[in-house]
Amino acid sequence: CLSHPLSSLGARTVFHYVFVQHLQQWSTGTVSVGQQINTAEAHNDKLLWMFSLDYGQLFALPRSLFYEAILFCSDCSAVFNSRKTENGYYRIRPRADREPFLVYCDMSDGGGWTVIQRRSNVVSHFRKWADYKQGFGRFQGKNDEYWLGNEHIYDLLVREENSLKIDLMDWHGERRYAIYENFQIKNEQDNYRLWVGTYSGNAGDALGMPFSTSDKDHDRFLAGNCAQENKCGWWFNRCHAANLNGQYYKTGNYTGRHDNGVVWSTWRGLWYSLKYTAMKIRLPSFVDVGSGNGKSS
Ligand SMILES: [Ca+2]
Repeated sequence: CLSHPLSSLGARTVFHYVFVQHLQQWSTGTVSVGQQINTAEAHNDKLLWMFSLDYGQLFALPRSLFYEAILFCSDCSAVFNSRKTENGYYRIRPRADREPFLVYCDMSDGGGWTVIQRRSNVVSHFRKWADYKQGFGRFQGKNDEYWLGNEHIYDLLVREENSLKIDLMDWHGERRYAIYENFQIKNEQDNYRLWVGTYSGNAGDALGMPFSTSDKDHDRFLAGNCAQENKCGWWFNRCHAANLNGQYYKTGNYTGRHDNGVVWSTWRGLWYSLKYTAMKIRLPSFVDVGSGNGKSS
C-alpha cells in the first residue's frame, strides 16, 4: 500500500500489513513494535508478523524492517491515498486477521472506489450460497466481471460508514447512477441483510432485503424462490425492483417467463437488461488528496 514519500500520507492512515521475517536473518522475537503485534504465523522458513499501525508507529520502525515490509491497504481509498491512482486490480486487506484479496479499484469518478460487483460479460451468476459468500468471477482484465463475495463486502463495510454508488449503462451507451449513504450489510447469521440510507441519483431507488440464493431462500415470495427463477443470488423481496446479478441478455429488451435480466426497474423497467453495471463503495469522508485538482471523469 505504501509509496514514497512517507510524509505525503495522512497522519491517521492505518495500514494492515505483514512483515516477512527470514528466520535465518533474524532470531524470533526481535520484531517488536509496541504492543501492536496481532498475530505471528510461521510459513515455511518465514515468520509473518501482522500489524495494524498508524503513520507515527510506522515511521518509528527500524529501516531494515521497513524495507522488508509487504503492505496491504484496507480498501481502494487507502490505495488511492498512497498515490496509486491507476484503475486496476489491487490486493487489499480490510481485516488484519484475514487473507488479503484482489479487487478492482475505480480510480476515476473522484477515485478511491472499491468495486464489489461488475457486470459486462458472460460469467454465470446462477450459483449457490457458498459462491456468493466467497465471491466468484474473473479478476484480471479491464472488463472482467465478478461478485466480490458477501464476506469480503461485509468486512469492508463493518469498519466504517460507507457510501454505495451504482453505475448503470444501457445498450445505447446511456448512463445512470444511484448513490446510497450509509450502505451496510449484516453478517451471515442475518443473511447479509442489506441496509441503505438516503438515496440520491438519476436512476431511481430500487434496493432492500436479506440475501437469497437458490439453496437459501430468504425472500418474501411464499409460493416460490426468487433466486431460482432469476438464476442468481441477490437481495430479493417478491421478487425485485433491481437485480444486477440477473441473466445477461445482449439485446436490452427481452421476454420470458420471468423478469430475470440485469434489471434496474426504476430506470428501464423489469424487461430491459442492462449492458454494464458496477457497485462500488467509498468512505463518505474520503478526500481526493492524490490529485489535488478534484478531477473526476
Ligand atoms: Ca420464497
